[in-house]
Amino acid sequence: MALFKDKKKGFLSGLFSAFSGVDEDFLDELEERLILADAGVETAEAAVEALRREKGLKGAAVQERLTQILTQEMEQAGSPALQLDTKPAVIIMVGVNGVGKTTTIGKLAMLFGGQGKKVLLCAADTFRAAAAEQLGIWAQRTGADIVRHGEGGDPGAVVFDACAAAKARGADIVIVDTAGRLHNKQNLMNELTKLTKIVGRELPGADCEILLVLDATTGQNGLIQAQQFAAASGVTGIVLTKLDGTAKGGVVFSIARTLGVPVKLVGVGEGVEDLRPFDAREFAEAMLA
Ligand SMILES: Nc1nc2c(ncn2[C@@H]2O[C@H](COP(=O)(O)OP(=O)(O)O)[C@@H](O)[C@H]2O)c(=O)[nH]1
Ligand SMILES: [Mg+2]
Repeated sequence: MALFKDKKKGFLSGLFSAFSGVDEDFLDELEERLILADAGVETAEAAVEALRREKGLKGAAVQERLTQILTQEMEQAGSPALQLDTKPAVIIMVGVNGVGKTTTIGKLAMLFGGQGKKVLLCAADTFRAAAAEQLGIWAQRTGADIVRHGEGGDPGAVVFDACAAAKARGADIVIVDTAGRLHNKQNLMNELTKLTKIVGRELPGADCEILLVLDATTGQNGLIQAQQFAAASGVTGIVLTKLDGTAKGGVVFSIARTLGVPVKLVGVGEGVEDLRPFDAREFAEAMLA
């Protein structure tokens, strides 16, 4: 599993070789490492409490039990599977500037294109001309179609056109890029309500994932901001980017607990292949490896 790149070890690696089994020293070390890795105090305490009940566990059994506990922590927010069963299905990507929305769209276009799906990109970030250009480059690289308007245009109008184009051209997946200026809850909700209404009207019954993109390197700070709108705005999943740039992957736990929305995808680099479906069990194993 290449979640922790460049042979970087998981933040709990080596924990087991230093201790012979579950005792108070082990639990202290575990709690500290989880907190240092941005897992949050609540998760750290919950994991330690669950293990404290199993004193006497030794060796491989400790690792297996801890893997289970951490997996459950991550799974509490729901299934990580993308629900995109209709034709077309829609993904709307939201999040503040610089977190990796457009890059993730490029990676998804590559992934779905590789599965033989017809992908249509929608440049609803009309705030800067450069944003549509960046998306255009991804369309070229991945062979996806793109619908774009001029700078300063109405994002709703671009989404409307993309829906019409998706029907006319038989697209399988429409991926909508949005502006990163939606930094407050009200703006984001207004925009999302508007865009999802248009999708609902133009593509009735279509599956629609609203993915909130978070930068893992911002750790707990990014979370506080995300917490403001995740639950209220109908976000269906989290994309956690730049996991390769931090040794603090523990933020995944905080997301499950504080946002109550499942992590669905993780970004592990700038390259087009550097996107992974999120698998809690695999992630827990990588942390402990
Ligand atoms: N290391 C790393 N960089 C990433 C990842 N995802 C995006 N980036 C970089 O983050 C920067 C901002 O990305 P962009 O997609 O333009 O963000 P946007 O403003 O949300 O659309 C770019 O330099 C990307 O290459 C990732 O998973 N890992
Ligand atoms: Mg962008």
